[in-house]
This record gives sequence, C-alpha cells and structure tokens, in this order.
Amino acid sequence: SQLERDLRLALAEGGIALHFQPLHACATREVTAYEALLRWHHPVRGPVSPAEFIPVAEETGLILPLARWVLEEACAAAAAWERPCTVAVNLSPVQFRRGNLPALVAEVLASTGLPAHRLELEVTEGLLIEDAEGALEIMRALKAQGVRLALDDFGTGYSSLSYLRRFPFDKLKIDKSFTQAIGADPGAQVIVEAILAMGQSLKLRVTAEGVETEEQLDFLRRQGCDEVQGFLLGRPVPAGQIPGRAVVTA
Ligand code: G
Ligand code: G
Ligand code: MN
Ligand code: NA
Repeated sequence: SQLERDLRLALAEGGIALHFQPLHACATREVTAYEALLRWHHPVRGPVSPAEFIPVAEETGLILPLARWVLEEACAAAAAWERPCTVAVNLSPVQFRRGNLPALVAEVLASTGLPAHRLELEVTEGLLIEDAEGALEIMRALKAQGVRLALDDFGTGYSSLSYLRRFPFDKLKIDKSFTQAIGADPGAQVIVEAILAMGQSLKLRVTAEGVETEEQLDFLRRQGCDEVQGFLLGRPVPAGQIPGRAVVTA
C-alpha cells in the first residue's frame, strides 16, 4: 500500500520520531518514568497516529525494524536523562512471535549502557491469549535480564486473574476508558476500585492512564493507586524537552 511505502521511507529518512509522556507517583506527583510513543508526520497527510500505522507495519513485517529503532532510540534517550528514571516501551505481539526479543533487548541495553531495571516493556492482553506458553517463555527470559514488564490497556481485553498470576508482570496499567469514567460512571468507578484492590493483593504496581482531571487524581490517590499518567500532569513531548545529564568535560 501507499501507506506502507511512505512508512518505509519515513523510517529510512528520519521522518519518524519518539515522544515521551511522563508517569507520576500518585502521592507526590514526582516523575517516575516516561513512556515512549511513536509519532509520524507524513509529508502530505500530516500527523498519522500509531493506532493507524502500527497495524500496517505489523501486516507487512516492517514492525520489526521499526520496533528495533524504537527500542534503540528510547534506551539511548533514557541513558542520557538527568534523572535516572524508567523508560517504558510498547511492544507488538509480532515481536514475540518472530522478533528474537530477549536477544534484541540484551543487545540494545549493552549498546546504550542503560541498566536493565530502567527499561519497562508494555504488552497488551491479546498477546497472552494468542500463544500463552510462547509468550510466557519469552517474558521469563526478559525478566531474567532484569527488565520490567507491564500489562497495558488493562480491563479492555479478556485476561483473567489467572493470567495475572501466571505471567511475571510488575505493573498493571488501567486503560484510560476506566479512568475517564471516574466521577461520571459509577459502574466504571467500581471496576477501577476492583483493579486497584486486585493489584495490591497480587503485589503489582498499578498505573492509571488517561488522567485528565484533579477529581480523577484525587480519587485514585485515595484508593491507593501507585502511579498516574495523563494530560492533567503531562502530555507526550519531543525527546529534546527532557533535561539531559550534564556532560563532564576535562
Ligand atoms: O500515542 P497514541 O495515543 O497516539 O498511541 C496510539 C496507540 O499506538 C497506543 O495503543 C500505543 O500503545 C501505540 N503505540 C505508540 N507507540 C508505539 C510503539 O512504539 N510501539 C507499539 N507497538 N505501539 C505503539
Ligand atoms: O495504548 P497505550 O496506553 O500505549 O496508549 C497511550 C496513548 O494514550 C498515547 O497515545 C497517549 O497520547 C494517550 N494518552 C495519554 N494520556 C492521555 C490522556 O490524558 N487523555 C487521552 N485522551 N489520551 C491520553
Ligand atoms: Mn502503553
Ligand atoms: Na494503555
């Protein structure tokens, strides 16, 4: 397709960028991590959302070189940040099926010098359902390297409590559709409370995504949520806007 050809060209010629959105400790609002998010400014169409081009990249196999570029960029950026916080990177299920992910992660950590514990990999529930055994093996290999694993968009898929117990996750990210219903939809609010209680009993950190109001933040803090992410506290920004480490010169 035309979109595929344009995407291939953009990847080769630097038309694709990573932006970073902060995650904050719920209690103090301190930045704990930044999530890397792909941005593509198409020369004719303008900004194209990853929600549109990631599926194309997955169908054509372009996702593998694209995902390698994302991991390298994100880890190199994080290694140069003034504050040594976590960088979160979204993964595609295709990387689990044929990406040799543990080897890629080891290679990129070594080449960028980023300590493994500062890298958090986000996966979605679909992955766990497609090929649970294969995914589990790869996740164990990643955990053995010391990277952290987060389950993204939690609540929108089909995963059950047994998935949460079986897979070595460190964190759950509550999908923004639930967060945004806080204060508006009592049904969704009950789901948020249940996810927080579940996370606490399974000793998982819980991040709420899509926090847009002080009311939502207040509710989440009172319910013991660990972390928040959303337009209220910070939008995704270009890499250059995050303070870098002072370079020591002789
Ligand atoms: O940033 P935005 O809301 O436009 O992202 C839309 C979707 O694209 C989200 O589901 C997000 O997880 C996904 N996405 C953004 N960056 C990446 C990336 O680097 N890799 C993968 N696999 N998905 C990404
Ligand atoms: O699927 P994933 O959770 O990785 O997608 C994250 C996406 O959510 C990003 O593209 C980001 O732009 C978007 N996002 C982050 N914070 C907010 C928010 O407060 N409100 C809305 N509507 N979208 C958000
Ligand atoms: Mn994510
Ligand atoms: Na999400």
